[in-house]
Amino acid sequence: MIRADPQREWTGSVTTRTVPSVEDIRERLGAIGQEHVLRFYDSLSEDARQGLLQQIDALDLEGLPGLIEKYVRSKPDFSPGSTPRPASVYPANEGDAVRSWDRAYYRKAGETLLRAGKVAAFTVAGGQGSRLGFEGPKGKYPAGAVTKKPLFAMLGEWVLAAQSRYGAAIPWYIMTSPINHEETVEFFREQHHFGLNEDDIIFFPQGVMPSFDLETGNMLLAEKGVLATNPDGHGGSLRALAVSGALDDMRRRGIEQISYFQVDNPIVRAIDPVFIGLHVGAPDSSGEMSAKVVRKTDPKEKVGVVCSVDGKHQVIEYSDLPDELAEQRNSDGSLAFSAGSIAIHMLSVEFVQRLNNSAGSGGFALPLHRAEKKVAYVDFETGKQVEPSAPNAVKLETFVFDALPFADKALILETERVEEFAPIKNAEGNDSPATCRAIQTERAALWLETAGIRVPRRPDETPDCVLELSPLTATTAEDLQQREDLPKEIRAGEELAL
Ligand code: UD2
Repeated sequence: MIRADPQREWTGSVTTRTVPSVEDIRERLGAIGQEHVLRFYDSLSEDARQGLLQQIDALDLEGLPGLIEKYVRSKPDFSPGSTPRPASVYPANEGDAVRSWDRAYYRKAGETLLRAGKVAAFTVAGGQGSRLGFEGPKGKYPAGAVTKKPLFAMLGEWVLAAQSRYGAAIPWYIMTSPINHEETVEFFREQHHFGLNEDDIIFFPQGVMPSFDLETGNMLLAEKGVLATNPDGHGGSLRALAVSGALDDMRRRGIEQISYFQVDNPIVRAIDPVFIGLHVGAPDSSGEMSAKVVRKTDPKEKVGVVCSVDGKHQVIEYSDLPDELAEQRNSDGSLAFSAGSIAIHMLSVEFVQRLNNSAGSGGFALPLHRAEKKVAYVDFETGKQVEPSAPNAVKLETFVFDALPFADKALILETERVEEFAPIKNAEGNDSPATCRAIQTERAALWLETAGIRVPRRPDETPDCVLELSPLTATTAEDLQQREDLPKEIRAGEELAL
C-alpha cells in the first residue's frame, strides 16, 4: 500500500522509460483521492492509455496532497516575514556618490573568464506568443525595429558577437517547453542556427505541473487521455538544467558561469563582461547568483523589487510588496524600494548543482506561486470538452529569482533601462512591440550621438527615425565609435538598420 504524506514537499515531475501497469497507477491515485483522471481510460486507444499512464507516473504523486492543501486549497502568504529594507545595489553610474566602483577593473575580470571559455548563455524560452496574438514559440516573434528579425536572431547575434570578440566558444542553452520544443528546434534548423555552431546550441524542455480545479483541488483532464498541465515556471529552469543533462554538458565543456536572460527582451546584453566580472570578483558577491535591476520611478510599475530581508537579497513580487513600502521615498524624492528586477542573472554551475543536490533532502524547493486561470477541460460527468469563460483552475509555477536567498551573497547591479530592457510582453501599451521599437531606436540614437553623428529629434526629444543596431555592428557605444562605416547623419523619417 502506498501512503500519501501530506507533509511531504512536492519534488517535481520526472519522465520514466518503463510504464507501470494501470492497476499500480490506480492504486497510487486511489491513495491520494485522484483516481478520477482514469475515468475514461477504458475508452482510450492502446497508445493513448500508455501516454496517460506515463504522464501520471511522471508526477510526484505522493507529494500531491501536501501540494494541493498548501497551494491550491489555500492561498500561500508571500508577505515577507521581517521588514524588508532597500537592496544594496551597484549603481549603473560607477561614479555615483552613494557608491563608486571600478567598471574597467571588473570588465577585465569578466573578459578573462570569457576568453577562457568558462561562460555559457542561457535563455528561458518556454513561453508562447499568445499574449501578442502570435502563434508559436515567443522567440519567433519579429522584434527587430527595422528588419523585423525574430527575438531568437537578435539574441543569437549577441552570442555570436561575443564569441568572435573573445575568441572562445560560448555555448547557448535554450529552455523550451513541451508545447514549443519541436517547433523551436526546427526554427533554428531552418534559420541555419543564425550563423552559430549547431553543436554549441543545446535545447531542452522544461517540466510541467498539473493544473488543478479551482473548486475541488482535483487534477483536470485536458483530453480524455491527457492531463491538463502547465509549464512549471522559469524557476523550473534550475531543475531542468540538471535533469536534462545540460549541467553535465556544461561541466564537460569547462563552463563555470551561466548568463541567464529571458527570450522576450531583444536588447539584453546577453553576455556582459562587466556583470560577469562583478559577479565573480566583487567582495560582496559569493559568485553564486547575481541580478540586474533598473531603477523604478513609478511605485506601481509591475516588476518585482529586490529587497534585503534578514540580510539576504530577495525579490518581492510587486503584488506582495506592501503599498507603504512601495511608495516610501528618500529625502531627494526618489523611491526607497527602487531596484526593479528585470530577470537577468548570473548563476554559477556549482550553485545550480548544489540547489539540485539538496532538492531530495527538502533543502531546496522554490516556493510555488499560484495563479487562477481559464483552463479548457473535459467534464468528468459528460465527457465533453469545456471552454470556461471565467477562471476555473489553479496553475502553479516557480520563479527563478526565488533562488537568490539561497546564495551566500547575491550581488545586485543596476543598469540603465534604455541600455538593456525593452521586453515584448503585451500587444499594446507598456512592454509592447511599439515600446520595444522606440527603445531600440533611442539606444541606437544615443550611441550614434556619442560617436558624433547627428540624429533628428522631434520637439519632445524622441528620435524622428527608426533605428536598429545589430550586436554584430556594436555591443557598446564605445564599439560603435570605433567603426569607420557609419553614416554622416540620419535623415528625418529614415528607417535604418546598422
Ligand atoms: C517577469 C517577472 C517580473 C519582471 C519581468 C521582466 C515574474 C513573476 N515576474 O514578469 O518581476 O522581472 O519578468 O521582464 O517572473 N518562461 C518560461 N517558462 C515558464 C514561464 C516563463 O520559459 O514556465 C519565460 C517566458 O518565455 C518569458 C519569461 O520567462 O521569456 C518571463 O515570463 P513571464 O512573461 O511570465 O514573466 P512576466 O512578464 O510576468
